[in-house]
Amino acid sequence: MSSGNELKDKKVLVVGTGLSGTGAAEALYRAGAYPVLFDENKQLDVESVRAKLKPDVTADVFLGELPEEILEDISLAVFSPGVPTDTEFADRFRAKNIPIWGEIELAYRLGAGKVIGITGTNGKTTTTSLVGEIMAAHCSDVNVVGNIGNPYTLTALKSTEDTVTVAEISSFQLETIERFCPEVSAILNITPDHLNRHHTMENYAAVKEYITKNQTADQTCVLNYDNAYTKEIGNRCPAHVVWFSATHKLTDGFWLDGEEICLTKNGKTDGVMNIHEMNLVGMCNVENVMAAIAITQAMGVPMETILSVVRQFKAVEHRIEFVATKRGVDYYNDSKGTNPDAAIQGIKAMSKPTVLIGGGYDKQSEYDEWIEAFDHKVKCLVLIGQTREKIADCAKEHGIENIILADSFEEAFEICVKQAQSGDAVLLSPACASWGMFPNYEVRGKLFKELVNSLEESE
Ligand code: UMA
Repeated sequence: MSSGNELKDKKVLVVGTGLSGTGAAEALYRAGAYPVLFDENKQLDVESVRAKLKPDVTADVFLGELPEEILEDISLAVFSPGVPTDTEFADRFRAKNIPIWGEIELAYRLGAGKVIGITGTNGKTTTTSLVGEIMAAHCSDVNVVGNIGNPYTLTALKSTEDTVTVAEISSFQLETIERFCPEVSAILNITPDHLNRHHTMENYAAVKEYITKNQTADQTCVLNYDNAYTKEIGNRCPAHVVWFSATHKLTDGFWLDGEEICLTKNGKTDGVMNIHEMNLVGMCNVENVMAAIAITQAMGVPMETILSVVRQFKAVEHRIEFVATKRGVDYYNDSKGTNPDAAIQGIKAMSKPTVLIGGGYDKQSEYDEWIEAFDHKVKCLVLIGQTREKIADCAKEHGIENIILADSFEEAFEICVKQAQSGDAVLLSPACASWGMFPNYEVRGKLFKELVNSLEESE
């Protein structure tokens, strides 16, 4: 990695004033650059944007329209992940040969040490958290950053050659990488998501593959053997590939033999661990654990250390998270089920008749496969948000009859409480992003948990 000196005294425009943008502005300021913050949202005001920065960090702030003259004296633009790059707005920078980086590229250039980069449509957060905990049991300076909600830019400048950075990286963040090169990368799976941003699956898969583009043969890429897109990426990957599979016996890699995770290497197969030793539910988590073992083994962590952390690791908040049992009904928060594939894992993990809350922001997903995965377990489907009619129509086509549309999240929750009987489960696993009703899935999940915890034990 190179130092922050290349940015010293340069004026850099940061687009977006959310978590990523304010993190980038602070890092740029501390690296000796002059950050200029811009946000298209006219509802914001300059003072509240400035208030998000540390008191000693100064930055000019522009809101609404970007004045053309700003483009005359900036050397670089840093886009937040939510800002698309295939727009006329982005063309204005390209026309003036101003490079566009994202949070990941900026932080990588400012930072030091080894980086683990984890992407995939689903399982990123669980795998990143688990890898973070395993690495922390092995080395003293570990940062867990990125899409997980902790901007990479905030830790980059403090990192040293001994630091290990574990970064959860979304497709939005990969769009703007240039030199970013993780020591170990992982692409957990690629299934339809964010197609309103990437337009086609081919584009989406190509962006995910960027995570490997600067890697070399002495570095590692962990890939899912069972996913058609990641399997294909393995054929042309510049790094050494370590495979994992929950459905195939592999001649090289981690695979599942009944309930036993095995590793086959150089013609020899060893049992690694039984999946019942894990505190996580669902086959998706078996895959996440296999990926985490593969990643951390490639980083040189002894298997004994890896397994002791895996055995005590509990579900990440909002990912098939058990909340409480109230009046004999089990409540699960899977607010992170923000696309159909993630929500398939949520419903598959349920073993009781389930009242399911679905629906939210429209990412132009198709819902057939999710509804097929209900497998007669969903006794009532409660739908909210922009996609509720689209999902209801699709569910009816698949023979689901008990469908109730709600006008608010609170109303949906009340319906669930009425519909569920002792012995049932209530699952929030919406298959849609929360945007439009909530700022993010965390707020949606926290509200669900508050509502559950406010229920009396008995009526
Ligand atoms: N904005 C513009 N112009 C645009 C779009 C947005 O000015 O064209 C402005 C908005 O008005 C807003 C700001 O940009 O003020 C928001 O930026 P952002 O949407 O990039 O959000 P941040 O708060 O910076 O959070 C981002 C990630 N958000 C997205 O990718 C949408 C967070 O991932 C991430 O945790 C954070 O950076 C730190 O790295 C969230 C997410 O939903 C969890 N990710 C998606 C997912 O997981 O599916 C990809």
